[in-house]
Amino acid sequence: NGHGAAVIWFTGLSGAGKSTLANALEARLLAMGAHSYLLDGDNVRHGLNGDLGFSEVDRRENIRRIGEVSRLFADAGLIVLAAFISPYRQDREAVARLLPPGQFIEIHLDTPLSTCEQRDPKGLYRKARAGTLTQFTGIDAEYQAPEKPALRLNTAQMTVAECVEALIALLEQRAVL
Ligand code: GGZ
Repeated sequence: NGHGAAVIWFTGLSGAGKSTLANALEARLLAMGAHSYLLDGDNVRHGLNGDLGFSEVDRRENIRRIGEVSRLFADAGLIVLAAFISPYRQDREAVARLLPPGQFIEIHLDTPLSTCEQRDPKGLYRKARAGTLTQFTGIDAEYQAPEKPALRLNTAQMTVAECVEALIALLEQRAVL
């Protein structure tokens, strides 16, 4: 349908805006007639990856499986929007290697931890600070920021609409749209 396959990979802390932005981009792509599919915790962590938790081993397996699913959808010609913390650089790089050159487009949601913590939509940061939730990314589990993402977006400084425009421009530049 007049567009190329790609995997738009959103990485960043909980509360950084990955799902919000991926959903907004999905709506915009739909309006343009581009075929996309959004993968996020809501449709993956309950089903396919319902057996996985948040240890390092489980997160790595989470991302590995999501990478394989993304590869299948991209192979079907879709624009995949994947929104996961995906804290380990090595795992994101492994996903990129599964795909044809240029199809993996890494977007770093580079919103400061302080902003994510203020948003705290599910109260998880509060629980992590209180010690009732452990291995929480940014608090007592690490996040490895991408060194050379295709785009870095700070949702503390940009609106969702501005971020979507930046993403559309990037996809046009990369000949996805
Ligand atoms: C981080 C956690 C944790 C821990 C539950 N650490 O903001 P949310 O709630 O809706 O999104 C977060 C989601 C992270 O799942 P991912 O599959 O994206 O993580 S990873 O890529 O690291 O495998 C958060 C919730 O799950 N959550 N416990 N300990 N986020």
